Amino acid sequence: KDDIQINVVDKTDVPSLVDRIIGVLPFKHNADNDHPPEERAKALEQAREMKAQVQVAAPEAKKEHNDPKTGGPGEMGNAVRIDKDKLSKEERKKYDDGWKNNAFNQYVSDMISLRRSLADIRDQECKKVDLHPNLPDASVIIIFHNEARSTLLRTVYSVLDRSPAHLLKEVILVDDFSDKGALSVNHLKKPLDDDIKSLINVRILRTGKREGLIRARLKGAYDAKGKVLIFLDSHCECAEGWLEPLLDPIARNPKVAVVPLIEIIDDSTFQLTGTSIQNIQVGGFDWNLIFNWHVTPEKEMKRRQKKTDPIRSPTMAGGLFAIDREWFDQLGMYDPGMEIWGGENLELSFKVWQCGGELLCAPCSHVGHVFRKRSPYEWPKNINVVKKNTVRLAEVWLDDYKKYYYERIANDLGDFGDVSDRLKIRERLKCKSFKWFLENVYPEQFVPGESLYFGEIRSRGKTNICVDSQEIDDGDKPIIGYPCHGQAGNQYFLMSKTFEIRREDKCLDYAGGQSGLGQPKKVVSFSCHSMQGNQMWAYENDMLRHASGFCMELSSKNDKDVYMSNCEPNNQYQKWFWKKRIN
Ligand code: LR7
Ligand code: MN
Repeated sequence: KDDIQINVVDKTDVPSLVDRIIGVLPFKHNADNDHPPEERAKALEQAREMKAQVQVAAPEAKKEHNDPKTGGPGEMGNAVRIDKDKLSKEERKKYDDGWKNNAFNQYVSDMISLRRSLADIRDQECKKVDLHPNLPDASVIIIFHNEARSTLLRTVYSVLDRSPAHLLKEVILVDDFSDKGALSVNHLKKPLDDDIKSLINVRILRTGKREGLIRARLKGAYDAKGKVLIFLDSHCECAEGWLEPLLDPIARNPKVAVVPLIEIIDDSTFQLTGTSIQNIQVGGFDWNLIFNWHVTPEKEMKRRQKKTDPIRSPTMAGGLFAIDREWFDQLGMYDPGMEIWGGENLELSFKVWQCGGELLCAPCSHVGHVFRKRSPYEWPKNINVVKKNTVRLAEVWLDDYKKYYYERIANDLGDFGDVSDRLKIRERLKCKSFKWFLENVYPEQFVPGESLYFGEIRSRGKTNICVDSQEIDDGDKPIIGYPCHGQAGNQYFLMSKTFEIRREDKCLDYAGGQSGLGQPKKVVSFSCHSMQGNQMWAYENDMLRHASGFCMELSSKNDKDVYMSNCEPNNQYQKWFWKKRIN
């Protein structure tokens, strides 16, 4: 079990940064030896191109570390690099504690001015957009649980410094029961009160117990007076001109939720990198009901007249968005039955679309967010809160499609409480079906019900062994044989209508050549490319035959290695059980 990671079933692990940001791009593949050089070169080239297009470094941000004007570290959104081995013992401890407590480099954040400058990363066209003459004002709600002082206050200052006063009604901080150290010394208690004392229209609310981000945001929302609510995570930086493009679509139609371009603030250097307006990614989801990014569909690019026009997005990441306060209220805000973290973003996304609204991304609004690779705070131990939240949203919004999610959690819904109030909201607002949503808003989505085979792929040679994708966050690994666990997750595969063997957005991929005894060629799980080729399989007579003509075989020696060999119809180690879809 040591060298194998089984994920998905227990989703309290925060989905990785890479998955969320670049999950759809091809450059995650690192099983270099398994693909012929031309193919590798092509994929790399493509990856490089996409990366270059997606991330244009702030043009002014050339000099690292120090800005000539102010001399301050990190000015203009530049990177600050620390050689931790050169730190004194004391400083080194601070450095390590910073990472440990925040899952980002607090040491570096603390070095950077709370009011650091950022390059203007907007497209030139953004400065010429005709804004609605009557923009509504906004309450900015920032919730936090044990956030570092520097990242929290830098978020607040970036809002205050870069928002026109008449459009900013107030900033509401909600402390979700931060609990580090004694109250008198906790930087988020009395010291924070002092920090914000002199700031106009900034106030702080505190929850009486740990509520989680959903109910903490609700607390802020109930208290807000602005016409529009804007939610931010507590480690963000708003760039020049961020606010108006979020308000403009709402001024024109109150039934829209608007998200900014969420820019990466590097968790280690705090460099803020801007996204090119030409390559905006929109939100989707997989059938574990986890948010993911994908390229804006051609059709949507064509629908818009100007590159500054808002882009329709099926879903939102969740942390950063603007919404009309009254409409949010009519929609039933967030589901207060959800705990801690997760699911609320898809719940709101589906609700917005199904109940007659639109979810838009504003290409001229840039807000940085520190993406981290793990969650630094405590999670409840006796309950899988992400699953609870996700089942709640599936029950309310997914209709029959919820079965796809349930298959992925082995139909073990757990105790998800009562959702009848939420269903009443859906009824009252006469919201559309999930089928409508998939057909009209997210037609690109792969629907598992259209697949030919599904579930675990169990060996006939060793009937307690299943194909396991052993996916980990930082790359693709060869598939292996692993004791069947019946928990779906990494052992749940689908054969698509186009003969891919899919696990969510990953496809079993074999780069050809026979393995045999010499150099075993492995099957890896690679981002699906929809071009068949190395991702095309047949399942006949219990055998898994690849387009190359070779068949998948479990090693009879160790029950673990899976390789490709000449097909032998009598070899039990080349036979696999897989379920056929009946409808
Ligand atoms: O118990 C908690 N109480 C809190 O107040 C747990 C968290 N929080 C606060 C926390 O301090 C932070 O300000 O909630 C905020 C979000 O938590 P993070 O930053 O630990 O998580 P995240 O950045 O991974 O969160 C993303 O997914 C969440 C799913 O529930 C929420 O939707 C977050 O708002 C969302 N963040 C973003 O969308 C920013 C862009 C990331 C992406 C993609
Ligand atoms: Mn966050």
